[in-house]
Formats: sequence, structure tokens, C-alpha cells
Amino acid sequence: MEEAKHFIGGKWAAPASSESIDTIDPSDGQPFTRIARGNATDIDAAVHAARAAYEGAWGQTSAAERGRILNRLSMLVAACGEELAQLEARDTGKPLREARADAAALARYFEFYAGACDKLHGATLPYQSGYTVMTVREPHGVTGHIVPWNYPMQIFGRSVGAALAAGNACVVKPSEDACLSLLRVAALADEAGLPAGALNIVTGYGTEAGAALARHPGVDHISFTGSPSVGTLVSQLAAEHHAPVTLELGGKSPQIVFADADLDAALPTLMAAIVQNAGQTCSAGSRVLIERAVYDTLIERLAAAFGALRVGPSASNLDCGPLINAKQQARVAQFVAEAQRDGVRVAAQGEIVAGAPSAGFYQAPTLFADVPAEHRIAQEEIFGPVLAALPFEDEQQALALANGTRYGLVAGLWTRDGARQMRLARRLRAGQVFINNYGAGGGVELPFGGTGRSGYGREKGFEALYGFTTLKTIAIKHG
Ligand code: TXE
Repeated sequence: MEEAKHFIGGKWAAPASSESIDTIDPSDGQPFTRIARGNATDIDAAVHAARAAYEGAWGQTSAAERGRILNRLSMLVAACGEELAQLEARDTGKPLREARADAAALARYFEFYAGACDKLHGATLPYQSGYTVMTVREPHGVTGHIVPWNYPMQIFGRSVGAALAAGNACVVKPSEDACLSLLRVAALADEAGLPAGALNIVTGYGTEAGAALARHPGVDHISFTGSPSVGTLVSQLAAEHHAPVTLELGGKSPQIVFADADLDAALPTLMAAIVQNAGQTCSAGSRVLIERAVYDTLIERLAAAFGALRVGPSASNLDCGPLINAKQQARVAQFVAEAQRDGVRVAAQGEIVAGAPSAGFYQAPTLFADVPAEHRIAQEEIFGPVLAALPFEDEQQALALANGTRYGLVAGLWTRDGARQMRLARRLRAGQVFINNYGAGGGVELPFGGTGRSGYGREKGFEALYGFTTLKTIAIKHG
């Protein structure tokens, strides 16, 4: 595969540093191509290209025309879905069927935001007589997007899709660990007729290209998805030039299972919520809180399901692929080792298949039972296929446990009791609550984001469009 370049101002650009970074296949630990190592000079060029597009052709494109362009992009993404999925699977290690779902979601994001472009409007406001007052929603201008490696296409879709729909010009810094699919999407955007400079992609390390983007005074809004520590840094850098920030920083999301729940319906969803992408999902259901009366039964069923999980290379399309890199593998293994050392009960582990290359970044899925609420594996985001199960006695304790971490992204609630559903839904500290389901099948239309250590601001759905605009009030005095 040819060494990748940046995409700036509608053209492929070699990095100012002339340096590149190895791209590693997580399934076998081997490099298979190289990407450009971007720095502050490349970011500056991209921000200038975005500003020129915003003040030029892109800024003059009508809302309806923006919608047509995004629609064409959606169709091109769908047509190239298999190619994009193959790239994403190789780059991230996720099973091919999951990468295919990501490509389909990317097409769907562009489709959704295409339709929203010309439906974003302000209001007229009652005021003193002799005045007409209105609000208009305007784009920020140049938006910066720092994207992680776990769902490159999906996170790009939700953030860049909404930003472009609102009329912004974007500069994207994907993760150094997975960015190939996004570079291909940049070419498709060009083919769809997106004016040069409306979308720019600069690859490279976070400390170099990422920090340069966050601190660039020409960037009017930053959207960041990643770790809480880097989220703090990014918001500090953006604050130096008063750019608003949207932060999505992951979670420790609980699934609460009451004794009256339909366990047959819950089981596959509880499993999918922690197994998908080997648990490297911001909204992973990484804690399961189970009412005592069904605790032993459900642990037994979960243990059987965990024991049957098979882990192997992306192309073999098993339950889990490898983790993204050696650092993440070591991090997850350390959480598991620490819990075992502390005597937390391992109820079951999945199997890494015999043919999996030894240099790949594999981790056996692990179910821990009877986990003390204060233990690190019940408090910290592990970002691996590790599920912590805790029993609870009553609704009050369930709520205290569910709300008892610093995060607040998603919560799942399994009960047939309608009154309890609403009572708890309103008291759970989470940006999304799912009742008798989890994730609502991806939910491109559903606003997503958290509270506390999970970050702030909302992505996805129509709500995201508000975040990518600024509101202007215009007051007219008659006569
Ligand atoms: O994230 P980083 P890492 C969590 C998850 C994971 C942990 C570490 O718990 O185990 O974070 O993952 C860019 N200035 N999540 O180390 O470093 C970086 O290049 C500007 C949850 O991979 O936060 C990449 O593009 N940018 C999460 C992006 O930030 C910087 C998804 C995310 O990388 C930067 C990923 C800097 N100084 C990890 N340093 C989720 N919410 O889904 C790095 N970056």
C-alpha cells in the first residue's frame, strides 16, 4: 500500500516534516503501510485552507446544495462500503462484519445530515411593540475534529457530518492508530463535489498534530473524542483562544437487571454491549448490576456465554478481534491481573483461538463476578472485553451503584415495571438511558454525550447541529 499523505485544500499533501509513521495491523502486530507525520505547519496549512473555503465557495453554498453534496457523499460511501470496511478492519483489527456495519453507519450519518441541512432555522421572538426580533443559526466557521481509533468512520460521520451540514469547514486529526478509511472518505468527498478546503485531514500524533489543532487560534470550535486526560488538555488549549469544545470521553456504563426482567431478551444484548469491538467502545456496557434474586442464574448464563467467546484475527470474523495496539493490550491485561491479584472472582474467560498470530494484540474476554463497588475494575474505563458484575438488593442500591462512578454516558435498564422504568430513567446520571434494549441499534438520530467525566456537549441527531452553530439575535426597529 502506498504511503499516505494529508488531504489539504482538496489536494494530497506531503508532510512538512517529510516523516511518516508505521501503520500496524493489530491482528498480527506487523506494519503494512505508513502515514504522514503531521505537525503544526501542516495544521496551519489545513486551517488556512478551511478558512479560505469558508469565506469562499463553501461559505456561499446554499443549505439545499450542501444537502445534495452530503447525499452524494452518502451514496459514494455506500457504494464503496466493502472497500472502506476492509481498510477499517485491517487498521483497527475489528471483525470484518463490524467494520461493514461502521461503513453502513457512515453512509447513514451523511444521509441523515444531508436531509437536515435546510431544516436548521432560528425563531422570531416577541418583544416590545415596534420591533421585530429574530434568531439565526450560523456556522462557527472552521471546526477542528480530533478523532480516536475505536470507531474512526462512525465518529467522523457524526462529527464531520453535522459540522458540514451546519456550514462549517473542517480540519480533522484522526488517530495515528487508525486513519486509512478517513483518507479514502476525503477522496470520496472530493468526488461528491465538496469544494476544496471544506474538509481537510492531517494525520499524525496527538501531541504534535492534535495539540497544534486544539491551540490554533484560527479554529472556532473543537470536537474531541478520546481519553479524559487528553480531553482536559484539549479544552485547556482551546480555552486560550476561547473556542468552544465538545468532549466525549467514554464511560463506565451500567446495565441494571431487575428480577422481573426478560432475561432471554437481556442476555444477548448484555453480551453485545461489552463484546462489540472487543469492549473498545465509549458506550460499552462494562458493568452489569443484577438483582439478588436472579444474580446466580444470570451469572451462570453470562459465564456460559463468555466461555463460548472466540477471539482471533479481524479476517476470521470471530466474536472479538485484537485490541488496537500493544499499549492498550498491556493496559487491559493489567486491569485483569490486578483484579485477580485482589481475589476478585473470574466467573469465565473466552478463548484466543490457536491460529491467532502471537504478535497480535489479543485479550481473552473476562467476566468478573461479585466485584466490590470501589474496585478499579468497577470504577475505571478499561476499554477491553472485561465485564464487572455486581449484585444489588433493591432499587435504591441499584441507583446508588449505577450513579457511583465519575462517568455518566449511558445506562441500560431491564425491568417490566413501567413505573420503575420512568422513576429510574429520570434519576440515572447518564446522557442516554435505554430501557429493555441497549444502544437502540446505533441510533444515528439520537443525541449522544455525557456528563461528569464522560464530557459535555451532544453529538448525533439534530441536537448536534446546534452544537456546530452559534446563535445570532437580530433586532429590527420599525421605521
Ligand atoms: O486515547 P487518546 P488513547 C479512552 C480509553 C482508552 C484510553 C486511552 O479508556 O483506553 O482513552 O486511549 C489525540 N492533544 N478512550 O491513548 O490519547 C490522539 O492522537 C491533542 C475513550 O488512544 O485520548 C487521538 O486522535 N490530541 C475514547 C485522540 O486524541 C491528542 C476513544 C484520542 O487519543 C493529544 C479512545 C494531545 N496532547 C480512547 N494526545 C472514547 N470516548 O470513545 C492524543 N491526542
